[in-house]
Amino acid sequence: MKNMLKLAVLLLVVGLFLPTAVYAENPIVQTIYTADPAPMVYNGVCYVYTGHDEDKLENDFFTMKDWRCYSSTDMVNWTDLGSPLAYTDFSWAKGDAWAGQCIPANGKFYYYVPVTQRNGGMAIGVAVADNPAGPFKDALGRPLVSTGTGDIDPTVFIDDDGQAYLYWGNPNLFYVKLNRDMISYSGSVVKVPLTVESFGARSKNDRPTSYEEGPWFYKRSGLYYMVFAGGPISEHIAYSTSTGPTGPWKYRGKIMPTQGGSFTNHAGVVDYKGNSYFFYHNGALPDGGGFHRSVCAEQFKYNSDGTFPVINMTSGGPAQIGTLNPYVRNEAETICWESGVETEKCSEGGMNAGYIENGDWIKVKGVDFGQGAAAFEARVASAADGGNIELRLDSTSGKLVGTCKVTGTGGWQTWTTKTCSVSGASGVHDLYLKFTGGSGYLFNFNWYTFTKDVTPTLAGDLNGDASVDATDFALMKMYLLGAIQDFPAENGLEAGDLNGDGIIDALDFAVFKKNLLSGN
Ligand code: FUB
Repeated sequence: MKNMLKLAVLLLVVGLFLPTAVYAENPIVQTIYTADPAPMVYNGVCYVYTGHDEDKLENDFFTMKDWRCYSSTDMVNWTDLGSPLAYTDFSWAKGDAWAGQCIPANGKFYYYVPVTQRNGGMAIGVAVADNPAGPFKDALGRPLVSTGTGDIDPTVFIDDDGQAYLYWGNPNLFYVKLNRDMISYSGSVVKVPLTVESFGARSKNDRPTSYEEGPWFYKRSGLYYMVFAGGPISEHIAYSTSTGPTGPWKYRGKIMPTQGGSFTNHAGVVDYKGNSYFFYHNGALPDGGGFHRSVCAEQFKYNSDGTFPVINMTSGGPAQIGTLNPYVRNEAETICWESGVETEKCSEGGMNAGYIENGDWIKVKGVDFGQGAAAFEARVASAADGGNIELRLDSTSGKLVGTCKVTGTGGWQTWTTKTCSVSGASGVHDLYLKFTGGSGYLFNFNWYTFTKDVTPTLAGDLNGDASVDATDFALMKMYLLGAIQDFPAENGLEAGDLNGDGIIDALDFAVFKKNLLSGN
């Protein structure tokens, strides 16, 4: 995947013959192939659960062994939360980790997924976790539903009255009413009548309507939506609406035309921070296609009557919500775009960026350095000789504001913290973490943080009250006598270094006394 992604970067940068380099932000994940997005908003965070198309195909068909999870709070920088669930977590399954959906309920998270059973045929299981990123465990030890006819692509929604519904299926559309425990259901499986009025006419006679698979069920402003993948193949995305959770459904038209080089498409729709987002997949990464898909996102606005506009696939994706704060811990696997980098499970928890080679890089979009950064701290590990993290602004060859040297630590998961000074980084920029060094893998990268550049505004103003007076003089005296180790103001220590020689001593006291007496 690494070299193909380097190629992706090249193609996306120069492909449009733009005068300046404009990097794409769709697909939202470039480290692996992802498919079948299922967004979920929880606690102010937008999560997206995805399938995972393996690089190496088996039998030239969907080769999917686990599911993945990503999160974002700005819709452009996505944090890799790893693999919360695999088909091997279901003892009764033998493969095919196809399209699923996760939902919070009862203080837990329920993940509904289709897999192929050991005794043949696909069925839907349910896994449960205490956290959105898992780990999830099979809740039943057996399938939740198994009709024997195309039990794939579950979608789940809990209505305002607390009743949860699970819809699924290809070529049929089925539903059950889930019980409050979310792992059992009441009544029997209902087959939704597939009529042209409900799901649209099909241009081929192989099925009764345009409904193919991949339903996405939700309610918005009192209207129930069934977004689905429409056929014939190659798929488009269409939708139907209803005034009730179980229909009757009225076909409302196409949302996303057939585009993007994958014969399937699969949508997930969510509102987040006052905007609406449409997730889907295509074959946009190098070597991409029907079995090597990638999840993308588009921001859109519903029409005033609640209908969808037409949404086309773009390489630009949604606008960033706000900016990224560099003065807190940021994960190296929080990525807008990257070249050559992969992610893996980290011994310190979560994931880390790894398999880093000379010239690889990570772009983090819209980083607000404010008044300026003074230092950079990085958590790194290397079983080799290390390398450098170059901190560049706005492009891979942009202004170099710092270089953090990484040395060998004796192991790829033997972590240490390295620091370097930073200068010239202020305001909002795209941050490029560019990795340089010798040959082979250089180091792994877990997290980083910047420190603010705090410049004293008024030399001698030790308590930060914007005047240099007798109180500051008393503080200086106490400091020199060892009675206090710091000054109340955030910039006190630097403000106390009046002669600028890097230490606070009797010389500063003398300058201070002279300034105070002369009124300077
Ligand atoms: O990813 C495998 C299958 O392809 C999904 O279950 C369908 O929705 C289609 O995207």
